[in-house]
Amino acid sequence: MRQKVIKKLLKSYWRAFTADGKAMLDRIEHGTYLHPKTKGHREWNDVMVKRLREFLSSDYVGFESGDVYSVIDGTQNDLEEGCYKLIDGNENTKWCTTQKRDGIYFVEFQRKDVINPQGYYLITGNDTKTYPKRNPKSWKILGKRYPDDEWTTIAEVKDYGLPAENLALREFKLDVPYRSMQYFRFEVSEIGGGDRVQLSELVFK
Ligand SMILES: [Ca+2]
Repeated sequence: MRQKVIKKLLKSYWRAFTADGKAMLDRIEHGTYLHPKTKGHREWNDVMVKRLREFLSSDYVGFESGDVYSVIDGTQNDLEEGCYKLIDGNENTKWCTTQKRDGIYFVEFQRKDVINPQGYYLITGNDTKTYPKRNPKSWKILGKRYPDDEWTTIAEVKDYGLPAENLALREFKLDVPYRSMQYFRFEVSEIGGGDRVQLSELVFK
């Protein structure tokens, strides 16, 4: 059963290398794991190894994906209000979490196609009127075209007051528009207060 779940995990996290998944898992588990030579493959490997270790050692639940976006990494408490809910195209679902890594709440994701985003909008949570402090206050969006590329900060907002209203939409321009990009990372470094961030949607335009 465990092997079956791990295989499923391998498949979802490393589609291009599915055939090698079992062999690699054997190497990982037997401590003879070798890093692939290219940087892109190493990054994929590192992500997958990390996921496997988390999965093997905790109640790790993985990430959801959809037709347009796949979540690569991020902070979440559970799938019900997990990372994917930020980009699932549905304002009635939200990313809502107390989990941070290195002091940052974040969602890292890949689009199915390449886009040239010029701006984006954010939609607040369904109960932001009751919990306005969960709004992000300072955030960044990073983008890149290929997995091997360095991240480029395409938007940075500091000390912004998103409305204390349910499902409120605010539009923003990107600092670096018109770039072909497929990978994105949304990072929240500061919220209104407390320990929980929430947003219903991040949408590029
Ligand atoms: Ca949503």
